[in-house]
Amino acid sequence: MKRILIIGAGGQIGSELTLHLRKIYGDANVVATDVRESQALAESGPFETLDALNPAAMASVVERHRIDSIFNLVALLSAVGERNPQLAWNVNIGALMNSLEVARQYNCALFTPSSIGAFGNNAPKYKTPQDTIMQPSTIYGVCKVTGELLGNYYAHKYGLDTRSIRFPGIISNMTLPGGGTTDYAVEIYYEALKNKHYTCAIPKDVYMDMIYMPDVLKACVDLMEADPSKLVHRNSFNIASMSFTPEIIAAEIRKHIPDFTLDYNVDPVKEEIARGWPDMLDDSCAREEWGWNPEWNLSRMTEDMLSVLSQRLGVAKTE
Ligand code: AKB
Repeated sequence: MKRILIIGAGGQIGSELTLHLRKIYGDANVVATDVRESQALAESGPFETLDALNPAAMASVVERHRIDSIFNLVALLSAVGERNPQLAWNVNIGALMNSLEVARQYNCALFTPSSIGAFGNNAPKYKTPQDTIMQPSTIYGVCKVTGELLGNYYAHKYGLDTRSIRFPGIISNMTLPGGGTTDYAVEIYYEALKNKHYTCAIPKDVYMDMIYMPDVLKACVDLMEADPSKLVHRNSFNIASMSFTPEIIAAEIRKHIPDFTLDYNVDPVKEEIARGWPDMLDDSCAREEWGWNPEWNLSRMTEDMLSVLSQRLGVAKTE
């Protein structure tokens, strides 16, 4: 049975991944940590406050709980990172370096998310290959490429079991994102239900890859359970499940809320970031090497998002 540590468990992926892993591996075997207290995570299993920038504190949690697998989920996202690049570097790379070093000292497997943001303007936009030029223009992307290289370096130099996925924009009916360029694709559902109107910061014609949270959770478990002898790549795998523009997601929402309207107040920082990212990744290596096969598409996700959120918000889906 695995003994798992989640660092940054209170964030967008962590708050759902912790509960998912506890269901699979047992509540007591998944230790959640975050710099902030979390009553929700403490209710179903072990929880400790942990500053991921403190390597001694991280090592102490790993030793006390006899951890063998670490999920490092600490990151400032793309749009917020551009407001304070020095802080984004210190937090994103600081937490990663500490995780790599602690994983090396205690011989743990390590999962770290990468992102579509690891690519820049000069990578092919459509069906962006697994292995291609990576020259991002955001500090978030620079951190992600650095993280991928460090993961491969520790695997090669020390034999560490490091694995990673380049996540698209994540859409969840439970947790809100914070500070990303793809956040609009979550906000639009809330605003459609509450106000039947949304003002979008991303231009109408920009395609970006997106993924529904249940597929994110499945991907994390499937990659970490994959037979290492089948992995040609490690850090990091392209995955894809849906790609759309603001106009396309709005049209899908209108199938359920016909009077939903959309207008634009484009944020120049987010526009530049979004236009520099791929339209759609080629995920054939993930499919071949560890059986990646997404279960959700835009129409099924929209139906599910609107049905779960309408109940939670206490508003009807249709007029
Ligand atoms: C962001 O928009 O910064 C993230 C990402 C795609 O990595 N959601």
